[in-house]
Amino acid sequence: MCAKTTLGVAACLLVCLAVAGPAAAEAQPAAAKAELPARAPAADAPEPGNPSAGGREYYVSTEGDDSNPGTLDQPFKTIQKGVDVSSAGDTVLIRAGRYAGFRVKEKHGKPGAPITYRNCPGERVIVDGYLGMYLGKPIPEDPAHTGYLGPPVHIEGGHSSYLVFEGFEITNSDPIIDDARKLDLAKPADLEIFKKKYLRAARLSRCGLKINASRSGPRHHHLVFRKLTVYHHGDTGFAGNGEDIAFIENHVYDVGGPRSGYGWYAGGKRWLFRGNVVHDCNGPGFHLYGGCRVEDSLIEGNCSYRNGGTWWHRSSKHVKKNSGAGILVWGGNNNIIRNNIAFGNDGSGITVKGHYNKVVNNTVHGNRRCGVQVESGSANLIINNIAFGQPKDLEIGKDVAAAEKTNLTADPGFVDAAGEDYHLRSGSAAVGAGTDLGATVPTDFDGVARPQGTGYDIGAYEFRAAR
Ligand SMILES: [Ca+2]
Repeated sequence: MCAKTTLGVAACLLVCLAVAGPAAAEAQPAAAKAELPARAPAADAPEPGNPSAGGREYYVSTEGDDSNPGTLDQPFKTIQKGVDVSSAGDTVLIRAGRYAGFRVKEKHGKPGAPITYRNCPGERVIVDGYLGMYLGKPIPEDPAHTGYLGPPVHIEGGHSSYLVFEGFEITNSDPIIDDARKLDLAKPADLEIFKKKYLRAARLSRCGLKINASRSGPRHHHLVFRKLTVYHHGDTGFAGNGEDIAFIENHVYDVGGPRSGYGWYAGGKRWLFRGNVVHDCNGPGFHLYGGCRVEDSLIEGNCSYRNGGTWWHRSSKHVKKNSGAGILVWGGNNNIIRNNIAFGNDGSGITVKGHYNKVVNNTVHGNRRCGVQVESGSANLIINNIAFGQPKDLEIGKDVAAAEKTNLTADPGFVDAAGEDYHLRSGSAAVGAGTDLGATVPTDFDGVARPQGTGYDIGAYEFRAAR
């Protein structure tokens, strides 16, 4: 299934950091060129975790002291201190341990010299909302506490730029929610406790990482979030907006409270979502929203499953059950959505609302409401998708009917659908049956070049005889 992203602790080696980089640069329209205006997405996001030569290294350790110089032998104690002293080209390396959250305000790296905040390679770093917010305030023991604590990682307005966040975990934005998870809401006694002690407080729950919107002035830009593991938040995993922002190989799960709980709730121009895995969120895995639109962005190679409905209070009828899509582009133009896998979500696999979006070579299966859906808009391309096993596999408005071709809604013959392996079997009707989309979809979910064999395949995977 979605085994591409390393789950659990992200053990990042410095050698693996040359990936990613320019976001949607390769997302040039090709076969679709004649049908669509060629507005080339281009995001020159900084190379993640690639400290520029000459940049300083700072260290943070739970056994350090913020009055130290921040060296390996004399490290800082808080991530906040590392953030505060860092400037363009620097790397802040965090030793293993559990840390309070931190905030970033008006921090700027430079092109080719980002500021990087990351775990020491191979070391497990947990940014834990349970330890209090960035000001180090302790969480009151009273579970009904509703004071503002803020998201564990908070990138505040005005704006910041050329920053990399990598290789750590962000959890427990909301200790109230975390405590409530221990209850079995199927038991009347536990449900009573939940209603009395937690329900009101849970409505005030918080995101894991928030990029605050700037209402005026420059927006955040050139931020990279890579190999972060984000879990157990009462509200959304990642929320925010900006421009030229990249999310690469993150893992988001068990997110959501009564009010919200998306994996991502985000929008802006030239975003990259690549190789992320998101599951068991209350709302959609990806909700790329209409408020500030998502445009000229690339959403590729992600796996979004079992979202919608609720994670810790599934059994409670007292909490409204949201429906969640795997990937929801709820207002946005000129995005490419390719090589994604979405299954078992409560809503659709992929829903698009907007214009000039390309939904190509995705595999969606067993989503509860529909497979691939175009809510509204014009000139969207829906090509080479496998949409199989939903009540309605393709739900496409009349205005885009002409741009729909070579999608497969019959059983494609997955290798092991029950085991969530959506590779194609030999003899699958998807093999060789796709449209040649050229540089719009140069590789598959596994990174294998397209086409293999005699022609272009439908779905997120190219069939290879010898795997
Ligand atoms: Ca092929």
